[in-house]
Amino acid sequence: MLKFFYNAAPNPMKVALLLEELGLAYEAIPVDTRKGEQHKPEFLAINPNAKVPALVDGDATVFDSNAILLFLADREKKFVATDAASPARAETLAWLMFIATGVGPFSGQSVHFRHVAPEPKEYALNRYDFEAHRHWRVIEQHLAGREFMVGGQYSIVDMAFWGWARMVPYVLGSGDVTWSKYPNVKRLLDAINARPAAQRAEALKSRHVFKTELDAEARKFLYPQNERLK
Ligand SMILES: N[C@@H](CCC(=O)N[C@@H](CS)C(=O)NCC(=O)O)C(=O)O
Repeated sequence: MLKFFYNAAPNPMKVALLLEELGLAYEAIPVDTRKGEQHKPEFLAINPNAKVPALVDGDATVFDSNAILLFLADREKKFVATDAASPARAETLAWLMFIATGVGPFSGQSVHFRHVAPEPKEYALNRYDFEAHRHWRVIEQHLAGREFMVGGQYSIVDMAFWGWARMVPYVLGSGDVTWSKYPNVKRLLDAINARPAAQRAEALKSRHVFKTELDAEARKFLYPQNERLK
């Protein structure tokens, strides 16, 4: 059976959505990053980058959320254009990489500097807030007049989008005001949220207890760079 190493953060949730959409049997294995489980040798053997998600499929091990989406969709030939030379495959790769290397990292840093970093942080917050908005505007403009991200149908690119789109008010920090700037992002988010698979993916985390406190121990595991400042 597939082994899915996860927590409830945006990148693992994309994969939870695809697993649920595909209806595959999988074992969800919690990795409590606030307790430092991502740094344990047994998990590093699966993902040397010490992050979730990761997937083990027999002898195949895959880490990085969008790589897992592509691996599973190709394996099942569902929710992806499989013809390597097709325009839809080209667009799929472009938007998956854009989300993996732009939307995700800049949204993540926007969260960090908005909600976690100590003062003074004006310069860093301004940079990441600006870049997070810029990336979401690219998605917003792309979705104008399009129902889905790629190829006119629901695909893994929409699932990669969904992981982070759920978090937009937290990422950009202005709640409903944010949504008025991103109506097409909200439209696609609502459409995916209405899918039973999305509701099952959201419910997954209730099967396990994850540490919620961001105490000194959790900060040490999540932000090890701060040890150098001591
Ligand atoms: N590029 C990776 C990023 C994974 C990532 O940053 N995962 C976060 C949760 S969304 C994590 O494991 N954080 C724990 C840590 O940084 O120690 C992916 O897309 O899977």
